[in-house]
Amino acid sequence: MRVDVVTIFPEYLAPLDLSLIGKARRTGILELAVHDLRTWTHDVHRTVDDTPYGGGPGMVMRPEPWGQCFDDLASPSTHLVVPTPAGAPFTQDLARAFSSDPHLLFACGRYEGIDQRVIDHAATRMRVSEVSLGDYVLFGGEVAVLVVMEAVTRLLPGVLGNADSLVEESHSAGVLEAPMYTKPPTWRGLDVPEVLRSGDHGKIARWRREEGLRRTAAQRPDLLSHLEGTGFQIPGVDV
Ligand code: 6GU
Repeated sequence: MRVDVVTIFPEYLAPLDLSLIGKARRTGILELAVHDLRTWTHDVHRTVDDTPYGGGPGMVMRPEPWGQCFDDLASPSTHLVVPTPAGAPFTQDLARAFSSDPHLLFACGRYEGIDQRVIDHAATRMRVSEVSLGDYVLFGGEVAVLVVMEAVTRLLPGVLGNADSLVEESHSAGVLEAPMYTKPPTWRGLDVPEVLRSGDHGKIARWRREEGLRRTAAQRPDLLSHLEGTGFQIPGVDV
């Protein structure tokens, strides 16, 4: 997969050299480049922003550098991803969809965002998704790119050693994972649940399913709303 990231703070993307994303780049599974938007400016001050039409606080990113940048980096098979708090929620389903795109192009906005004509014009020549990490406001899209790339890269074939670790995780089934334990069996007076040491794999699977549901009901009741009125029971939990 090919990925281009465009930002006015290329150093912010330095973590993409590390750990498993860095390894995916070195092995050629992921071909990733980070670009400075100011490469596509022509004035002496390398200006990327200006005051908003209609008034209001802050600055808006001017369209010209972005337009020339996309002319250079994009093709009709590009998927342009624009991180913005005004986007659709980024989910595991989106991560899965992105992971089969041949080319992702991330446009990191700063300030109050990018002139909307950049997105509207791009949408006439390529696929465009505006995505949000959640209901809070960041300074810019750079951290969102780190998040999205981590979620996407671990879905690329050959990145995770054990394919099983992909199937049973939090969110792929709409239910959170059960808590996990390792040695020692007793630590600071706290025991690992007996069932996990029983060797009864059927019983362990049932316990994990139930703990996952209990956790989901406690932390993310919204994920269980489809069970409302179905009579589905979680032992010890009122849905
Ligand atoms: Cl993707 N970008 C910015 N700037 N703020 C956000 C966000 C993205 N998601 C939540 N807040």
